[in-house]
Amino acid sequence: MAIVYLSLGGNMGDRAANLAQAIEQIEAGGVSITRLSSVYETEPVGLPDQPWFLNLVCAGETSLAPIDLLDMLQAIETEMGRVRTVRWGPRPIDVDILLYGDLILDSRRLTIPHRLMADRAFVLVPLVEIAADAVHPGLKATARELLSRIEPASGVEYWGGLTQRSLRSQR
Ligand code: A4P
Ligand code: MG
Repeated sequence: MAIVYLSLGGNMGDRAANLAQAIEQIEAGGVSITRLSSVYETEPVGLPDQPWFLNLVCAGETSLAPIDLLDMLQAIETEMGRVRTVRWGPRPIDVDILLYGDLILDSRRLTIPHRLMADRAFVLVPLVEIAADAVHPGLKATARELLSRIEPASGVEYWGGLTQRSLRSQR
């Protein structure tokens, strides 16, 4: 079993329902979710002229190998209507693997830890909420330390929680 941290985000359609549906499908796909952060409304990074995102981070346990985890997550993205057009562009749901235990991997399809996680408040704020002491094995720094190194987290606003009800309604 590996402990994994995943980042979820989306800025099209019913953003909260899409997060809830993705969480349900990630569990069904073989990740037992142990912690779920609050939801944050976040200013788009990379490509500014698009709607604000809802983002969250979850922790889970899985016996899936990293590439099998990626395949499972990408199948969920596709099933939920993700069409890859512009890089960093609008999408109903995007799921990224942040950390996979203390694994460091750089292959054609997969870079772990996620290569931009240390720069992004929309990742680090929810990650610190659920796992401030999680360690980035490459940078040898905790999530809390990484967050303290970036600009004050403007453009990341507390939005609320995914309620049990919004999760169950997806079943
Ligand atoms: N890939 C490599 N490593 C990973 C990993 N650790 N997890 C590869 C997931 N995928 C990984 O991603 C492109 C390729 O990255 C995948 O095919 C996979 O093999 P993608 O999801 O197809 O394309 P993308 O998401 O448009 O590009 P990219 O570079 O992954 O963008 P990001 O980093 O996902 O950023 N602003 C806010 N506020 N909130 C957001 O959630 N998200 C993005 C997308 C931009 N701006 C945002 C947000
Ligand atoms: Mg992505």
